[in-house]
Amino acid sequence: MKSSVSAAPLSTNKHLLRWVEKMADLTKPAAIHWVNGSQAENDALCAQMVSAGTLIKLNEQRWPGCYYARSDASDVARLESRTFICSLSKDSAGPTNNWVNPFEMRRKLKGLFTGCMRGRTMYVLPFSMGPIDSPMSQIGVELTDSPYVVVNMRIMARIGLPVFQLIDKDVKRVVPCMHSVGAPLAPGKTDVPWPCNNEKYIVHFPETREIWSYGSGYGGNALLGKKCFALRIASNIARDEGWMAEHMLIVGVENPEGEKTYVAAAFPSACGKTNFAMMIPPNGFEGWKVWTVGDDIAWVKPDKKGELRAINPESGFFGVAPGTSAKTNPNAIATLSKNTIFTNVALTPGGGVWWEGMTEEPPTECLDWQGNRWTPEIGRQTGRKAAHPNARFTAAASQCPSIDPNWEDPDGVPISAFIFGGRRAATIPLVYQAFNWSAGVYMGATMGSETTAAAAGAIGKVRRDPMAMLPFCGYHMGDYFRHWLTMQRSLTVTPRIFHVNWFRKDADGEFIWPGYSQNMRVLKWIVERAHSRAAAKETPIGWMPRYEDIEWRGLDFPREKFDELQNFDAGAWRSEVIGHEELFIDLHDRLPPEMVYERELLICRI
Ligand code: O2Y
Ligand code: MN
Repeated sequence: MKSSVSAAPLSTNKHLLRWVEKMADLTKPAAIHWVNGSQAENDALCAQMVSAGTLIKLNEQRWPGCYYARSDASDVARLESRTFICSLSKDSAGPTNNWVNPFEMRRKLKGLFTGCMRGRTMYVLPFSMGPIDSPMSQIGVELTDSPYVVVNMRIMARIGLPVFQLIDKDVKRVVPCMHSVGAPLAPGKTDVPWPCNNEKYIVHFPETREIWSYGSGYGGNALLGKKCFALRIASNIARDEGWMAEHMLIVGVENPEGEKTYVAAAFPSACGKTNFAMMIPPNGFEGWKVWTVGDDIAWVKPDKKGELRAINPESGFFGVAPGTSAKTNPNAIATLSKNTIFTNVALTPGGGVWWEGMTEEPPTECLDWQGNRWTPEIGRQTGRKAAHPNARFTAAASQCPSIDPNWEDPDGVPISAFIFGGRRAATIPLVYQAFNWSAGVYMGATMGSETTAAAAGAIGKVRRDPMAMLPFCGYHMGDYFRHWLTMQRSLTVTPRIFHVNWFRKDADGEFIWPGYSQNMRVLKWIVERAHSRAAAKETPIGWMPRYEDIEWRGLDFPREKFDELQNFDAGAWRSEVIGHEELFIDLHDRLPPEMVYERELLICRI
C-alpha cells in the first residue's frame, strides 16, 4: 500500500521523486513532509516537539529562540562499534573500520527499514554541505522520521528550497541519506520524548555514496551531513577527485598589520577544537585577532594556482557544553546565547540551562540530563553530573562574534599551515614543526590521544588517531596516508605542518601549559614559521621554538617550565616509536613506503 503524501513535492527531479517514493514504500510513513527550511516551518516543528515532550522551550527573556532536549539515556554519543563501511571489498575499508559485505548489509537494512516509519512523518530534507554557491560544496538529501534531526540540520547545514532548486538543475550528484530512529508508532500509541531503538546501525556505502542510519536520534549518528557525509563519504569522494576531507577546524590569524593567515588543525574529538577555533588572543597580543571559519570539518582543495583552499562544509557548531564558559570560550557563550538547541545539559528552575564548568557556582537545584532532581550536594554524594559529559549545543556559526568575514567564500580560504594535536600527558612537546611534507604526514599518521567522552567506550586510554580521522576515514588508512603524500604533487605552495600538545603534565600530574587563550603564543610562532619569519632549533623530531622564539608579553612563564614542556626525552621517544609500529603493522599491506622511511629516519635521529 502506498503511503499518504501530506505535502506536495518541492522538487521536480525525477530521480529524487522516484527514490522518495521507493523509500516511502519501504518504510511506510504516515505522512511525507518536504522540508522548505523556512523559519515558519522550523517554528511549527519546534512547537510540535514541545507538545510531544521532545523539546522544552527555554525562558524566552534569557534564552531567546532556544530549546532543550533530553535524549534517551542509551542514545548519548556516536557509536563507533555500530558504524560500518560497506565497501565491495573488505580491503578497501581497511582494518580500522568495521566492514560488512554490502549485499549482506543491504539485506539487513531492508529488514530493519521495512515499516520502520509507521505512524511517523518522513521528512525529505535536502542539504548542502558548504555554501550553496560554492563549487566545493556537496549535496545530500536525508529522509528522516525525526523532526529533532530536521531542526538541528537546519542549523548545521544549508537546507530547504535553495537546495531543491540546485537538485532540480541536476548539476551535482546527490548523496542519499536514509535515517530512522527505528521506532514505528502503533495507532493510538503515545510517543516517547526520544524515540530510538536498542539496535543501531550507522552504515556507509562508499562506492554508491549512500548512508543508512538506524536506531539513533543523536548527533553524528543522525545528523547525517556531519560525520557520515562530510567525513566518511566525502573522504572517498575527495580521494577520487584529488582533494581532502579532513577532521579539522579552520581559523584565520590576523596580525596588527592586518595580514591574515589561515591554518587548519586536526585534534581528536573533544580536545578543545571549538575553543581553539574561537580563541580570543590574551594580554600582550593587542591588535591580533583570531577569526573562526569552522570548528570541526575542513574540505581542502588545490586551486588553479596549486594553492590549497578550504571551506567549512557546515554552517553551525555541535559543540560540547561541559567546560564551556565565559572564561574558557566567551565566543561560544555568545554564539549559543540565542536560537540554540541544547541536548543533555541540565535544566534550571527558571527555564534556563546549566552544565559543569559553565559557572563557578552551580545552581542550588536543577533537573539533570535524565530529568532527575540534582543539587550540588546530590552531585557530591553520588558523583552524578548534572549534564552528560557529551552534552551538546547546536548553534549557528553566523551567531559567532569571531566568525570570519570570508567564512562563506565559495572559493574557500587559503591554507598556510596544518596543525596536528593530541591529548598526551607525557613525551610530546608543546609544539614542534615537521621537517617537510612527508615528515608531516608521518607526524599526522602517528598522532595519538587519550580518549574522551565524545565516543562511547573507555575514557583515558591512549589510542593512535591518525590525523584525528580514525573514526571518520571511509576507506583504508594506508590509502589515506598515500593520498596525503600524493596531494603534495598538486601543490605549488606546500603548507607547513606542526604538532601541538596542550596537555603535557608535570611530575605532580598538573598541566604545565595554561592552554586556552595562551595557545595564541604557539599559534603566533606557527604563523610566523609558515611565513619563514620565526627562528627555531633543530631537534631529532623536528623544528622547535626556543624560549626566546615565543612571544611572552602578558604572561609570566618561566624558561624552566617551557624547557619541561618542550623536553625531548630520547628514551620516551623510543617507546613512542614502538607505538607507531603497532598501528603500522595493522596497515602493513597498504602502508606507503614513505611512512616506513620516515620511521627509519626518526629512529636514526633519536
Ligand atoms: O555525535 C556525537 O556524540 C558528537 S561527536 C562530535 C560532535 C561534534 C564535533 N565533533 C565530534 C567528534 O566526535 O569528533
Ligand atoms: Mn569532531
